Amino acid sequence: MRFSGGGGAAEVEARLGPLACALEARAEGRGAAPLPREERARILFAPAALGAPELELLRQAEAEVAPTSSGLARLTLEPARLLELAERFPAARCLAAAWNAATSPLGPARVMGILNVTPDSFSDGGSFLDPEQALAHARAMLSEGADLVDVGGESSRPGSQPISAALEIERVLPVIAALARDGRTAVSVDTTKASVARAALEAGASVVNDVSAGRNDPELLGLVAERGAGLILMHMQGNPHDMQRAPSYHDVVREVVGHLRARARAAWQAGIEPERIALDPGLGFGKSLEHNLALMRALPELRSLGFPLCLGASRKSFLGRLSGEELAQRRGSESTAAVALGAFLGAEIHRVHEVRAARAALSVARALTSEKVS
Ligand code: PMM
Repeated sequence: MRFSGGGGAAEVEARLGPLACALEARAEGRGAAPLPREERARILFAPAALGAPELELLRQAEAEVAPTSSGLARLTLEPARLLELAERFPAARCLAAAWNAATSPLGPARVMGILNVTPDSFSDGGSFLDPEQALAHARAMLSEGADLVDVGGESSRPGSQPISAALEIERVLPVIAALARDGRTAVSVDTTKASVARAALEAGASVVNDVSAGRNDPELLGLVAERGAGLILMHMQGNPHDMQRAPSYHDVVREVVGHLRARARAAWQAGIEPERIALDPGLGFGKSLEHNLALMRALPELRSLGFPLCLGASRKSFLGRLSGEELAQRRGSESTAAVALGAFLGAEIHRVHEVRAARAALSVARALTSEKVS
């Protein structure tokens, strides 16, 4: 679906905000897990917010509209028809937005377990190069409550060198395909290359986590749009090879907010539905300790861009700088503190090595913010 004229999330909200409130639209049956996209969309809404011409357009699209005991109406129709209607009138855009949000693999408060199938990632490099070991680790993270497993085949540690797409595919594909065969596991692929993303999506991944925010490969955004996948757009200054040499900003928060807004707009203009986009400030990617802390403090400001925020503080060296722990694998407590505080400040997708601890931290953050975390 494309919103005519493009724009940013704030513009969508400005245009749809009061209407969205009046419609009270939400997908029926939405729980912690995303709803399957293939099924007919079932959306509850306040019928008084729709006029006769709009109801007529829904009927022409072979939608069923039926009353429910709660006073809301239930709209049932083919998702493709709903997306067509969204092009035609604002209320249908609100209804489509509710459905997109409910089927998005980037729903609220998700724990994303990290699986680096690389020899050289900074904290788990070399541990999961063997597909059997990688798979066992992914399944362990799922049994601890991971909502998503983020599979990466190319290290982005400071100083790392790029590898070929063929090698990256060779590393990630067996694991993604085996997880897809397991059933309803949501998998994201951590890549900046469209060819790797394509292979991963064909093998069953549903999210692309791009640390270059679509800048490394001009085909990536279009591919994600075409496949209806979720997309994480991350901020990085420089590239992994040189990013930590001398990170420098005039105003780190303004620059990161501006960059992420521009990348979200590019994704949207490529045809990716806003509900399928998440943003990430990219902790440790061309950032000093002070930059990372400033960005964590500014999470509420980043959240105001209107997209879910993903945060990847897990085991990173800035946490070690704070606590004095030099060994990445022993930065579990620091990482858990970052999850709790990140959630408190508005992050919804937590990219972590230790899933059980992250879930526990989120249950505390949930109690304090009374936001739904499952
Ligand atoms: N960090 C790493 C790799 N991919 N993706 C997102 N969205 N956010 C991050 O912070 C991020 C990432 C590097 O960490 P790793 O070596 O532990 O995977």
